[in-house]
Amino acid sequence: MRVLVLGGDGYLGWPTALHFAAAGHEVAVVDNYLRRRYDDELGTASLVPISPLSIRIGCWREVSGTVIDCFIGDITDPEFLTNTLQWFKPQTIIHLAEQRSAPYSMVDRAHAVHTQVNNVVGTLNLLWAIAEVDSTIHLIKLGTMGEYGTPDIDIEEGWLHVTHRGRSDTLPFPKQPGSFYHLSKVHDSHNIMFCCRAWGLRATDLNQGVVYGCDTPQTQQDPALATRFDYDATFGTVLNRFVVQAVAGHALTVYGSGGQTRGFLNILDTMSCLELAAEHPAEPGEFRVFNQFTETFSVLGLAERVAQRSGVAVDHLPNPRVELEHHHYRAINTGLLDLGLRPHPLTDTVIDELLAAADRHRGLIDADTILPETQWRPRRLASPSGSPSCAAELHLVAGHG
Ligand code: NAD
Ligand code: USQ
Repeated sequence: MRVLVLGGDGYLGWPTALHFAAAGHEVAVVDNYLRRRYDDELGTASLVPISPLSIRIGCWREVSGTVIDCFIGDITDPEFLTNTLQWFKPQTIIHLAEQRSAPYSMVDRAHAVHTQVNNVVGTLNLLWAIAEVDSTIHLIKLGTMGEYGTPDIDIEEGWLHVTHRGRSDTLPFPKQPGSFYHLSKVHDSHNIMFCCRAWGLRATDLNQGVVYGCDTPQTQQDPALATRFDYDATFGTVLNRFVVQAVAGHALTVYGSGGQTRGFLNILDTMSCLELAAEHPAEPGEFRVFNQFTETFSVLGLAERVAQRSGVAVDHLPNPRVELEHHHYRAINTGLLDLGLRPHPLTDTVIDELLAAADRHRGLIDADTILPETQWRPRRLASPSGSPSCAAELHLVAGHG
């Protein structure tokens, strides 16, 4: 297969490119280094040192003898994206190129606008490029379990069979996302579903849960092949954060009571799910949805597991987010299991391995980036003291080329 990985310099995108290359596919990556520029903006860094993309690709060529093609550009630029598709001629596109932090999307108006423009426009450009260049391309799009929110009923896999006033239909499961980031994924899903229906495109929307871990068989072959591992309050996800906090001797930062329950999966299972989706493509015109997680945990339950393995304390911070802390959570995830997924559960051994991986870089932990600063509710503005002026826009410096 010719596989194009959008967001191929990111946490999941880089190991995905390696995974498909190792399986013998022809792989190209697209990225504009936006994630590296967020680090510059926030004063944060991956705990595991990461090499520039060109070094990563060169290292892979040396260890494997195979070439990963690379296209540097912004998928919100339609000309760049269309040219890339015409040049590489992918059969499968795995789209991971989005701003993916919920806290980042809630910083202020400019960050909310940036997130939705980057994500929704990028995906919309991609849909047009696929339709105009080759409508048989299978689009595999990373969505999120957070599209559904936490309804008081079981979460189905994409669709809900409804009987209303004596008539029945199968409709998209209702969405109640909890941040402007999660909302951007809902908007993407609607745009993709429409293009499957209207233009006959084929797409798989993967509503992924929270991912943990950073090692795959390929990233472990050389330090230059490592992928990023974020633990700061903006881009670190909860379990990755907890293991780094434990290594730093920092009390674990449970927001509120910790009853928030989510779907989780090991990064190894992300790789398997993407491979299964690619090997079993959606039919032309089909908008297929899988819920991509393997286990559910409450935040407090995870903290207690990490505390038990590490001896660190658990703290309850005032919750910076607006979210339910006690709620029903049961989500269906049989689609990928039916395709053959064999999950890696979160055993104590896995927690110990995560702790050991973080411990190898303990000297690089910046404790100042651990506590959350972004609040979900905007601050009220002070009364204007002068005449109206232009509000600041988000300017991310170019670089990392
Ligand atoms: P990441 O930020 O590490 O990687 C995303 C990559 O896309 C970055 O390298 C970034 O530079 C690139 N990118 C962003 N916008 C771009 C644009 N306009 N043009 C070109 N490149 C662009 O994120 P990740 O953790 O690897 O997540 C990948 C995808 O998976 C995202 O869509 C995310 O929403 C989804 N997801 C992630 C998780 C998780 O726990 N990490 C869970 C569920 C879903
Ligand atoms: N949380 C804490 N303490 C922390 C960090 C988080 O209690 O130190 C809580 C949050 O309040 C939330 C839960 O843990 O209830 C999950 O937070 P998270 O930051 O790990 O995950 P989230 O913001 O939902 O976003 C992450 C990824 C995103 C992906 C999503 C999958 O950043 O890209 O879409 O997980 S899901 O959660 O299923 O929507």
